[in-house]
Amino acid sequence: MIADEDVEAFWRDGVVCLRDVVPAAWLARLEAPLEATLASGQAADLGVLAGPGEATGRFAAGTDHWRTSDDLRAFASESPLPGLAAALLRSEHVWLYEDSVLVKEPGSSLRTEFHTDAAYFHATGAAMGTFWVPLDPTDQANGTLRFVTGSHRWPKDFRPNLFVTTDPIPGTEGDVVPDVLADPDLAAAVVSFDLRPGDVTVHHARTLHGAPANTTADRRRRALSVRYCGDGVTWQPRPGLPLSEHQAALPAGGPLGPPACLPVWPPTT
Ligand SMILES: O=C(O)CCC(=O)C(=O)O
Repeated sequence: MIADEDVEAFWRDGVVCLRDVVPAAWLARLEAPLEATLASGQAADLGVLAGPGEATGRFAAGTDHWRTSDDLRAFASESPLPGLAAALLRSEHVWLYEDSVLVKEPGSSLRTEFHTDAAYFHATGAAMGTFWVPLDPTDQANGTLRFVTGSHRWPKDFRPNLFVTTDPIPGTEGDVVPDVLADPDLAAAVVSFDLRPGDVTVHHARTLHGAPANTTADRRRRALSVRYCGDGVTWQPRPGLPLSEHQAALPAGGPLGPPACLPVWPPTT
């Protein structure tokens, strides 16, 4: 199902690109629920975080759509992704941590600032990774992700920022994310992938990553991120970050499980 070299690349580089792994029928099933998250406001414009008059265009994002959409829950739990996650995370058991709709519309000036997903997770452990699943062809012009290779191995716990600004989230802890593109050594370690629908990138939760603005006039950048945890990950509420109701039920230091995290591997049917 997945080549050993891909698993090795994920652990070595902190990111791997898998080509043509999401069947067209699954991609088609994502379209309507993704638009529904935009229409309902579940995925909301992040422009407000940039400050009045700072941003042009829309970049809408939301989380935990699997809790309300049968199609998005099915995608996260029954598509090829859980099996791929088990292989990449070298785990016998995999839990869905969260999913996230991320739509950068044409002309959106908002960059996704460099961050690690681990900084936002109420979970700790090595086996954590994010699948980024584009529904449109993506490249640097419309905001494909970019990654600092090897950064998942740095002995640093980064502070979460406001995603479209470098301002840290008040009350949180950790190292300040460096200005990646201004540092020639870090900039040289940045990679990105031109993707077509069906391709995904998978990055480790500790890998620094971000995305440029969508500078195109007419190419949407619709994507769904699906974030998984594997063996050895435990629940660890993070200071300064909100806990939603379904997350508050899990005790600190304990194993992952419902209602916060959905078990998705091994498959139950
Ligand atoms: O889609 C984006 O611009 C950012 C996505 C991201 O950072 C993630 O899913 O981890």
